Amino acid sequence: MIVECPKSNRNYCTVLNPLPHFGGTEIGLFLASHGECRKVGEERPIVAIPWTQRSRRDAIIWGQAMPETYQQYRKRALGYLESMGNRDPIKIQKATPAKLERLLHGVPRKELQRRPARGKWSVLEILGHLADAELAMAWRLRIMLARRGATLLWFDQDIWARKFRYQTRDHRQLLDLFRALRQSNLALLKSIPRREWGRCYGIHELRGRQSVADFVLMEAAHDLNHLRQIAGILGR
Ligand code: NI
Repeated sequence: MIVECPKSNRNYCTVLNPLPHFGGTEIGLFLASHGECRKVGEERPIVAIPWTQRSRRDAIIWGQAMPETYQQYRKRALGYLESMGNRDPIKIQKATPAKLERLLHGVPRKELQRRPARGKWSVLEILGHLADAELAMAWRLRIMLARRGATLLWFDQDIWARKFRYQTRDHRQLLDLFRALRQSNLALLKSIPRREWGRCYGIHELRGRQSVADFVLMEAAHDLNHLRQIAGILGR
């Protein structure tokens, strides 16, 4: 888990145990999302790992920008919503499948599989991730609406993308899955009065208390974030 130190404003990686294969001192450079330091424990500053110790696939973030904390990501993603005049997040969510459709129209498969940099997702992987986020949303919405205050599990998006091999998947299938899940989630939300959205909440493992309204807002911001990312990769 990446956290920002309130005093130094530096990002730290929190870990449960030092990783024996790296001698335990350089683990700060591992991203929590790669599954190496997912539990909150001691904190260590992020430091460089010598080239000779660089071995575990793309688990090491080398020479890339420091990963964001959730709070930093949230601020950035909400900024995209602001730049659209804070439009209704439901309207934004409704529009996303068609926007993706337009963005991907006529793009060759090779380009969909191209990773723009080491350790960065391809368009296919982003599509798989968008479907995952929607799948998680389907479950979390039901949990929050039916049992207030229930625990919401965190999932490791990078491990999912790698383990479930989104890079090898068909983009149409992923897009269809995303669209179907999105439509189903929006239909579910429509059946619940909006005043309930703020009252129903869950306790997210890493982010703490989050209401249905929070999730609806952040899912829209998440859409905008990844639409920009895809447009950037495809140069559109
Ligand atoms: Ni995402």
